Amino acid sequence: MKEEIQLLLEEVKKKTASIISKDMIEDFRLEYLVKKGKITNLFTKMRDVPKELKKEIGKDLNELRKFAEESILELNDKFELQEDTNPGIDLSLNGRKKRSGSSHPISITISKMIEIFTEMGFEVAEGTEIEDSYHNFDSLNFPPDHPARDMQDTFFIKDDRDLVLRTHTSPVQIRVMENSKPPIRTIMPGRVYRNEAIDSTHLAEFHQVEGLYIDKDVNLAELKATMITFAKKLYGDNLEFRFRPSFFPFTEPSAELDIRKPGSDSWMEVAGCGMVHPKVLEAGGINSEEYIGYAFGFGIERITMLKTGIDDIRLLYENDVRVIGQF
Ligand code: FA5
Repeated sequence: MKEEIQLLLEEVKKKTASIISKDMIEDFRLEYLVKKGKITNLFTKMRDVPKELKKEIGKDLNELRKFAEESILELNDKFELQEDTNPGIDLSLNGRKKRSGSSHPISITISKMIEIFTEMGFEVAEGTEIEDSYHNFDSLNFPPDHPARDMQDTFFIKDDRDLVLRTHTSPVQIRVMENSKPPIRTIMPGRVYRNEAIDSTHLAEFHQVEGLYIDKDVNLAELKATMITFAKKLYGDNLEFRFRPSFFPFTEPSAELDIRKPGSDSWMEVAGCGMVHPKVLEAGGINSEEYIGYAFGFGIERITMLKTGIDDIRLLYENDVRVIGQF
């Protein structure tokens, strides 16, 4: 047996030295190391070895197997390296000029908003861009024929009128309520879609960051303070704010937040907000007698316009590097 092991080791050494391709490594493995392979066969013969020799022979056999296995690893490395340095590539040529890239202004705003709101104690959640109309409308207290649905006309998924491209991030409020227990402090960034006439402040595909705060003792003043604190952290103190009364079926009372940059004569509407309607809390499985909440939804493109001074929303998506390269 000792001799047999020695002979096989010689054979294995010769074989491994002659391997010149990855296929040959696999052939080698199949010949020696699989269940019926030559090395494995010797292991089955161990049961016939006299007891007093078992230790010594076992050691030789293990060394043989180890040698074969390590040879495979080394050969694999060798051929992978060769593939990487394919002779078709001239390694002496100069490298490509270093590319310098940066995040898109919308991505920068989303990251910044997440940073500010998480500092303020909010968690982050995401929903899905294809929503069912229950979460996008019904659960948010949009009655089936209410004109508020028309204001958020959207793209229905063909042949299935129950699925829509979400018109706002508010359906994620319901999903968060369904999946967690109050107190809830969550922001929900994401892309939304509307069948919208496009102009300098409107797109048919844009982004929002939703916010939801639910606890036993929450009030409108806190909602306003949260939104203004956020805006000041983003833009600095030098800003004017205006909360305008508004209507959303899912908040009561409701408002819109406008911001004006000093020196500018026009206000920019940046968010809708309000105290969460009791029906919405109930739809999310939360007892509206016990809990109260506020919610807001910022338009990220508008926030970015104010931050960058870009005065036409469409410029954000033309991907002209002369524009976006400035940020
Ligand atoms: C909503 O979408 C509500 N879901 C916001 C909300 C959330 C209210 C929670 C109450 C509680 P509205 O349609 O006003 O509301 O949109 C909110 C913000 O999204 C707007 O202030 C604006 O900044 C941005 N926005 C709306 N429509 C467009 C559009 N077509 N293009 C770009 N930004 C838009």
